[in-house]
Amino acid sequence: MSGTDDMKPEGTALSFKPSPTVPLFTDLVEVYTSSPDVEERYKQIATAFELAYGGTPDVYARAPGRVNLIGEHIDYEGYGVLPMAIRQDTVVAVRTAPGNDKLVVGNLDAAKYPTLEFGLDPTQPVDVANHSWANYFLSAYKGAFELLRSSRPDSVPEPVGLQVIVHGQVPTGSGLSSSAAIVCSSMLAVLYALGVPPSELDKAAVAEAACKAERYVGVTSGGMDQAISMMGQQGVAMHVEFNPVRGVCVVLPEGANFVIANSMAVSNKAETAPKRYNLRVVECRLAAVLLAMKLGLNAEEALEKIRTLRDVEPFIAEKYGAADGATCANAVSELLAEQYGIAEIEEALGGLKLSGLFAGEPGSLRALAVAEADKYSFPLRKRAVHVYTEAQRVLDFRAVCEDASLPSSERLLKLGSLMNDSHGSCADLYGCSCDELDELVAIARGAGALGSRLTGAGWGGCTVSLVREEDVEGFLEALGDKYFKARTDGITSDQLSELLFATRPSNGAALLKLETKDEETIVEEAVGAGEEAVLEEAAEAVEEAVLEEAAEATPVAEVLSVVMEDTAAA
Ligand code: NG1
Repeated sequence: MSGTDDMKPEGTALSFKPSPTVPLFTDLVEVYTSSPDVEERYKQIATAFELAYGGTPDVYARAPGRVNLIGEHIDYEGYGVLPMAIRQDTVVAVRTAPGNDKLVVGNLDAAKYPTLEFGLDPTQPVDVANHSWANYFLSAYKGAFELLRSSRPDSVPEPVGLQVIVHGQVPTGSGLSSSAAIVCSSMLAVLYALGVPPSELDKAAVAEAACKAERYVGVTSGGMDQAISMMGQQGVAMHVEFNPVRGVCVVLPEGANFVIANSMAVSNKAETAPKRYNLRVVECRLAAVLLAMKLGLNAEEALEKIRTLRDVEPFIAEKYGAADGATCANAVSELLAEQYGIAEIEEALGGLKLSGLFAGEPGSLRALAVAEADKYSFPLRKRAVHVYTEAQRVLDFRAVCEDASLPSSERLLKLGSLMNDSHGSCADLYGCSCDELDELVAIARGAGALGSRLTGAGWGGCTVSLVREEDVEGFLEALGDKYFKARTDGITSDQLSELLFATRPSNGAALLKLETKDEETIVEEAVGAGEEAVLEEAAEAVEEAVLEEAAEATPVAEVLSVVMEDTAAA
């Protein structure tokens, strides 16, 4: 198994790379092509900003959530994944407040997410024990400085006071990556506020920094979410690979529609990490080291060279002549036992304490401590088989999308079947499903999905189903009746559409500089500069105002004529 090396050369008709730096837009339609409520939403953010800080933000940064189509729990093992960005995003409005030595982090939904303040020191710790929503902002703030310290060590800007209003739309704890959306948008807002121009904001570099930053919140996260949130592109899914982070756009077959359904079982990743997410990360590392030792490395070599299951591939290839998913899975089944206790693993490692192996990784150490207290046995064989076979399914999924020799209908069937296999593996081998997700997947398949699976970390959250275009309406209805209405008394159609919706690949992160000039400023600028470009801008701004506020059309038109006359006179 490998990555893009084995795939079609990049730049073929079907696959392409996204642009490398973060775009700066001046108009909402450039980001949200079809979101009717978007203007109202930004107005609300601007109003909250004005009320809180008495002014307008310097910039808005936005980053979307994502749905992972295939490739679960393999990013932290170094394997590529295949997600797409969704429409729902987090917006961070920011302005610098020099002289005010604080980060003031407010939220449009202040009742649920109260305003918090932090000092400016970028090395301050994040209080993981007292988990708060604004910890995500603080993590991004720290990460922004780390990125600058490593990318331009000679010109790291001084910290400056920041005033911030956040608004997130990605449902939390649902596997759609609300956390990456807030970390990526916050990091972009901070970097812009510190004076880094968008042309220097490399999407992949920010994604990598955001991934590291999110670990301050306490999860040993993989990197997929931040990568797709930064690099996503409208209309296409993306094959995201790691070390270094890179993405190739993948065109989905005609007629592919994805429906997201929220099981309503909330899985809070940060809080459950020691028994779930971080424990899996530990298990994979242990499986990789033990497997490498079975393949001939001594304990010292294995501990030094092997961090992920992907690192073991060359040793599998050497012994078995190949390292595709099936070969790797067979090697695992032959070489690893079903279960291992902590003492047994420590003995195999020549007496090394596991706490020593994971020293410096607080998330892993917490997971180990809980495992020890629970006398947990690590089912390493199952975990490793999942990772290797899932990694292969990602490559197969992309290959099917790119196989122009097959009709779309056949490609859709193949994709659906890969998604079904993925869910089975997540549930049976990786143990990251739950009753609600399994039920939802079963209902989805019964309602005509070509494939259905959990998406994201699991243990709750959402499923994603592949549904033929012509079946979407009936599918939504069936899931609404059989899952949602059966569980929620009197759910309204608005509420339902938050939990169950068809989605399309959307744009990744962006900065927005939305100039809302008043009429007087427009006149002053145009007359003062006496320049054609300014005059044109003034005319455009006024034209917009005319369109937006038809009721005030007369005074605005008068202003325009004054601008014309004054400039002509100048
Ligand atoms: P969610 O829980 O959906 O944000 C998490 C990880 C990913 C990946 C998936 C499982 C974070 C921020 N994200 O996604 O990197 O490992 O689980 O595939 O931890």
